[in-house]
Amino acid sequence: MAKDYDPKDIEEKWQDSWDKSGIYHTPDKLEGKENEYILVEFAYPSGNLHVGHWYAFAVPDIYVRYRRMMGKNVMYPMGFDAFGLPAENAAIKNKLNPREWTFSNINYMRQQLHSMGASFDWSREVITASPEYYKWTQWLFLKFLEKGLAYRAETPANWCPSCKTVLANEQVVAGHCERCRTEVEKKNMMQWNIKITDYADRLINDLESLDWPKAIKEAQKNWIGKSEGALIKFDDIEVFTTRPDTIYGVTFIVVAGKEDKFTGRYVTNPATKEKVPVWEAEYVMSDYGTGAIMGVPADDERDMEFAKKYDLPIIENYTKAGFEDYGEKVTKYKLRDWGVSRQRYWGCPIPVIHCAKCGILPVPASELPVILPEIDDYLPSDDGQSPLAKAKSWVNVKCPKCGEEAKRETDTLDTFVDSSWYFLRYADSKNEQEFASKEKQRKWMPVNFYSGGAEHTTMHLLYSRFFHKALFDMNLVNENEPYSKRMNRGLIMGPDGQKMSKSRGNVIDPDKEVGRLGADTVRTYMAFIGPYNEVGAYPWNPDAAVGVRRFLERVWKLKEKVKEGEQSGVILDFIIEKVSKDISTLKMNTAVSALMVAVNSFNKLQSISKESFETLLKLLAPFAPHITEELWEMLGHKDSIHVQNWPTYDPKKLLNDEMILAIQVNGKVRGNLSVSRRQSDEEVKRAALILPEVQKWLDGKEPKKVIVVSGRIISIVT
Ligand code: ANZ
Ligand code: ZN
Repeated sequence: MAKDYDPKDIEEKWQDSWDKSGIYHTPDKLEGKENEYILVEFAYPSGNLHVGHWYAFAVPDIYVRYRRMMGKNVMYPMGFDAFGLPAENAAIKNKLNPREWTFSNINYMRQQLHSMGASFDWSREVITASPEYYKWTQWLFLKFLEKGLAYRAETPANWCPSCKTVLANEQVVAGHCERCRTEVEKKNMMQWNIKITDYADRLINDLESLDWPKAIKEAQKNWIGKSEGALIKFDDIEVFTTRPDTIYGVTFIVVAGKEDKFTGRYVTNPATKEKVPVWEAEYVMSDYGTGAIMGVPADDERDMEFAKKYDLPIIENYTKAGFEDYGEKVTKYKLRDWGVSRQRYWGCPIPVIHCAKCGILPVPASELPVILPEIDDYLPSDDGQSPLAKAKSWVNVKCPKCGEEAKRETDTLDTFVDSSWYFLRYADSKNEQEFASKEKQRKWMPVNFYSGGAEHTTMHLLYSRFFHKALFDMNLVNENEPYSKRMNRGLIMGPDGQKMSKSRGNVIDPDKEVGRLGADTVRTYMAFIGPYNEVGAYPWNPDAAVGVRRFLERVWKLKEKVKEGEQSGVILDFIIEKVSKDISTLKMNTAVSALMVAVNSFNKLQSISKESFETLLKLLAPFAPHITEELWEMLGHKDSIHVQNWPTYDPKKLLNDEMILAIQVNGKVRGNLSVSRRQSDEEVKRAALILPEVQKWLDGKEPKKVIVVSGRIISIVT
């Protein structure tokens, strides 16, 4: 009697074995194979992997493994976005050193990532907080400075009084700090800015060439917010309008203000020569357009609301003017320059020196990196000074030009600068002479496929596109755009369908799930939970996860049925085609369903051929890399299943084979299922019952009745 399936016996064993043999190490060139770069957003070292990390890294690993078996030389790197406020806040709270905190978290998380059985190439790891990395962040910053793309200016900054630091516009959510939710104040401060606005048009126009979801492109366009309009002067008040043709309908002027009030002034409408009152109001933003508008209540909703509220005149019918009759054509953008100064310790030091005589000077390239010094007191001061200002022996230096007493810049860089180029470093992570050689870049860039979170649509994705374009103009990279294809993944929710949170007690701990069910089950269940490239929210269903474990147990048992040379009655061509198509379009869920159907069909047979079983294992290998490797070895193979070629199918056998069945639960259509015409009603029913959409309606109960109606509909009654 063969041993029962126990992931504990095999998963660690294979993880260590893969490490030793180095099968996931990706050379820059592999004879006869095309390079492919599959990227996932690197991890923030918060100290513990949660289900979200698993979902972010383990599901793309399925795609990566599939592409490898399809004959590509795939780079799938991992690293850590290791600077930033949480490290520092945790350090302040628990009296720890942010560096030690961060690096011990990284060590722990590496182990956890290991338990995923993912095929990361760790030899390319990057850690943004290591001097080998931030040396190049500093070097790149100085390039921006040299080109006039980085500048220092007194700018109204978003100041979080709780984090005691400046935030970028993108980090302010409805007037509150994205991190700590404190209300953000406006404060005029000397800030380092990067001129992303110079690239606004290209950032919009070049979206067209990208294979990105429409929703992400739209979000970026809206964020950049390009408007063609006109500037019109009402005496000394200049307004920005996108509808200069409505000038005859103007009944008031509004300038940005803190409360709604009449200023007592009147100005002249250049079209009618009539006087209109000037108001102040909150609905006009001070930092958009000219900070002043012409009020056209008949055509603008907010102006109408305002006119009604304060009893201002409304002109319903008026003559339309020509676009440039009374003003000058202009283009305005919502996008602002990117404020990159942070008055915090745990970040990349901005490598410049302030000299009273010579001004702002770059630290000479030969002196990079400017090492972040060790300090004792990480608390920022209330006056907005970085804690680094207290490190006197570090701050005080000689001016590189005149040799007089000078001071280092004490602000550090926004971590979004660190993450704007990490994908380039993966291509050449050990290079000590360059941030990444052009030769190595040519091997890997642009990224073929980039998977990440929807929260990065207007921050990281916009910043890094801009960064790359600027580097392209400096002839430091070969491509105009960094990522050919992008997708945003969905979210895993708690079993109650709510966002996982400690206070709700609905948090799923992946380590525990791996302990209970094994990594292969957790990976396969995550694939099964829903299509990966749709921004859905999928509840974690512990019973469905157990269902996936049973499925793997059935695969394990199938081995006993394998007979050399015996022919199976199950035709796998359809399954091969289905699984291939589904993985390549990231519909991992239906790929798993198809595999479940195949296993059920095999189960009913007395014996199966070794060849069919091997095909099944190869199809399952990307999802469940450990169990398939173990079974593969049991079949007598010496080399890994993960270096085998993906099974091929005979397209002739597929003709008209697929059909789509609608699934009804208690009379309502709840989903559909694509099946082979060759499948029996029993197989079709079983496949329907394990779909997550159906499981949701069954709620753990056995259905009262399941019928396949005239080969078109599966009807389930609960
Ligand atoms: C007159 C008018 C008539 C307008 C009409 C619109 C419709 P976007 O597309 O977002 O650029 N506006 C201009 N500056 C503003 C500010 N600082 N705060 C709030 N609103 C401002 O919108 C431009 C329009 O928004 C401008 O055109 C102006 O109102 C308003 F039937 O001028 B319009
Ligand atoms: Zn000087």
